[in-house]
Amino acid sequence: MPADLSPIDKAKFVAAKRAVDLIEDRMTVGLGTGSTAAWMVRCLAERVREEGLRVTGVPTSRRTAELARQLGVPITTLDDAKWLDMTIDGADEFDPALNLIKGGGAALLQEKIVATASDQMVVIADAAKEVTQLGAFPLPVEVIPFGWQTTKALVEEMLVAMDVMNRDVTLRMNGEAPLVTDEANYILDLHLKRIGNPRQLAMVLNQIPGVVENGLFIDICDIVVIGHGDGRVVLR
Ligand code: ABF
Repeated sequence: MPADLSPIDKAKFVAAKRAVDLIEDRMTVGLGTGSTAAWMVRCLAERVREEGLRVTGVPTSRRTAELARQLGVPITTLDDAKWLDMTIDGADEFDPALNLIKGGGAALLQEKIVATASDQMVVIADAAKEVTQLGAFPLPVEVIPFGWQTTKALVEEMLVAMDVMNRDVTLRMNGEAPLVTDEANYILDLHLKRIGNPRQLAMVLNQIPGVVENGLFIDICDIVVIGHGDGRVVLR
C-alpha cells in the first residue's frame, strides 16, 4: 500500500486492490472512471507488471483510457470486446439493494453501457458512499445539447407530475461554459435529496426526449467492495 495515504484514499485503495484480486488471467475487464477507479487501474497495472497477468481493459472514459495506456494496461474498445467478464467501477452512492447513483465524474453513459455488457459489475467505494436511500447526491442526467433548456423544463415537469418534493435541476458547468461529456453531451444534475422509487424514476427519465441516459444503475451492480479508512474491506 502506498505510504502516507489519507484515510479516504486508503479506503479507496484497499477497495480497489481487493476488487483487482478478483480478476483472473485472460479476462476482459471494464475499467471505471473516478478516483477510486484510478486506484483500481494502478493496482491492475501492478498485477500486469509483477505477475504477467493477461488482461484486456475496456475504458469508460478518455481519462481512464489515458491512465491505462500510461501504466501499461492493455486496452481495447467495447466494439472489439463485444462482451466483458467483469466491470470494476466507482459510484457516488449505493443503497441496500445495490442500486447506484453514478455520474459524478460525468462518465455515466459509457459506464452504464460497459457495465451492462459485463457478466459481473463490481463497484468499489469508500464507506461514505453507502446510503439507506439514494438521492442525497445530485442525480446526473446526460442530455443532448440541442434544446437542452426544453429538456430541462420537461424533466422539471415530470418531477412535478411524480410529486417529487425537491426538484431543483441545474446544468453542470465547467467554469463559464457547460461541461461537455466524452460523447459531447451536457449533464443536468437533479437535486432531489431523496429518491423514493429509483426504478420508476430511471424508467421515466429516459422517456423524455433529449435525455440520453441517467445515473441510476438499477439491477446492474452485483458486488460492492467497501473500503474503510482503517484498511478494512467489506464485500456486500
Ligand atoms: C465514477 O466514479 C462515477 O460514476 C462516480 O461518480 C465516480 C465516483 O468517483 P470517486 O471514486 O472519485 O468517488 O464511476
